[in-house]
Amino acid sequence: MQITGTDVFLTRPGRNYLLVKIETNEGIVGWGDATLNGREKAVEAALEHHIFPELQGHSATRIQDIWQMFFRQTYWRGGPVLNSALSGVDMALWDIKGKCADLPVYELLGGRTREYADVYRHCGAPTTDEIIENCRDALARGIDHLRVNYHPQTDEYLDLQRVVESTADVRDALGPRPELIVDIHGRADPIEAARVATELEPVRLFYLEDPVRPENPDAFETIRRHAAVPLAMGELFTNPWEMLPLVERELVDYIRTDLGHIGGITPALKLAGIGEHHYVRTAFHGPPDLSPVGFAATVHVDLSIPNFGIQEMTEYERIYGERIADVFSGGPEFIEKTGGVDVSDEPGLGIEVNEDAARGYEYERSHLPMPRNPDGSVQDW
Ligand code: CS2
Ligand code: MG
Repeated sequence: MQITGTDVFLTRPGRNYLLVKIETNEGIVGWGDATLNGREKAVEAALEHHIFPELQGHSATRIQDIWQMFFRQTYWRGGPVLNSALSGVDMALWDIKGKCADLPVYELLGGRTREYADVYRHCGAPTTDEIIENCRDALARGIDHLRVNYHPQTDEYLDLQRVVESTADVRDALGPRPELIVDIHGRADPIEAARVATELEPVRLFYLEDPVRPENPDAFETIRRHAAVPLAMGELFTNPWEMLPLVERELVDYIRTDLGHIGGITPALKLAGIGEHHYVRTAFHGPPDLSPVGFAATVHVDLSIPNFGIQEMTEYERIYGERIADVFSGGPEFIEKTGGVDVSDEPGLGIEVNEDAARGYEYERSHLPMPRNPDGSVQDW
């Protein structure tokens, strides 16, 4: 089965998504997600000018080979632009393989290890009272893993002391049962992160996410030396090898890479396998800027691996309304009584894209917040 057609759709049904479409000479079509938040045009150009022309005529069933070709053989490796582009291609090829076999992708990955994938919901807000209220809503819907970020307005400086106090207040209000997650988005220095983690020990977090910036894995040793708090890291890694030192040195407890940035399903499975040997579980990234196609790919992996930990869930239609349903049909569903997501048994990724609707929602340039410290210097968001 040969790749005969490739296309890219930059659409904005509420926010920007970059979707990859691959067609074959047997009429089977696959979809993938190559969205890179705020840098969508760069990935679109990489696909159109470099990757698509080189993909034409290749066998659509040779996913591993195509992955190696675009990761290694083009010489330049990783990076957010090239690896997001590769993610879109990889997911589309798994979608095609599933449709060709008439099986959902999770069956091709070894079959189910669970009936659903437990999710956590964002309950963060600018005040602790609002966070508690959001948590109570989520609990009423069966979700017992809650991200309780205290955050002021999005581009303000994050007060880490307030984060600690707010999280302790949330735990007091909700009692010992719900699992709580805090993401500080790389805004602490190593020793600050160690202090935050130590002060959060009595709260018994499910995990502390992105305590420090992604460049230097040694920083995690400082945190580990001080606190018995589970750590999650990886959403900023774009080359799967970046995750290795953290897993192999057992410096983190959750692999949080994004299937839309590390190269798709193929490297996610390998990373999960490495994690399994170190008793490290997965918590794959599932933010609003991963498209519903990327989310579907992620849930297929969650359902098939033994060391799945938790899945971040975006409820696209609740945030962006009917525009989402205009463009995407199928895809994972949240099941209230379980507090988890599941996919249908449709072949492939089980999600389809309405091309006319996608074309109707035009791209608008946007980017992530760019906060500054009180003295005017650059701060991570
Ligand atoms: C966040 C993301 O979901 C998360 O954990 O860290 O929302 C992140 O800020 C965005 O995906 C950036 O594009
Ligand atoms: Mg995060």
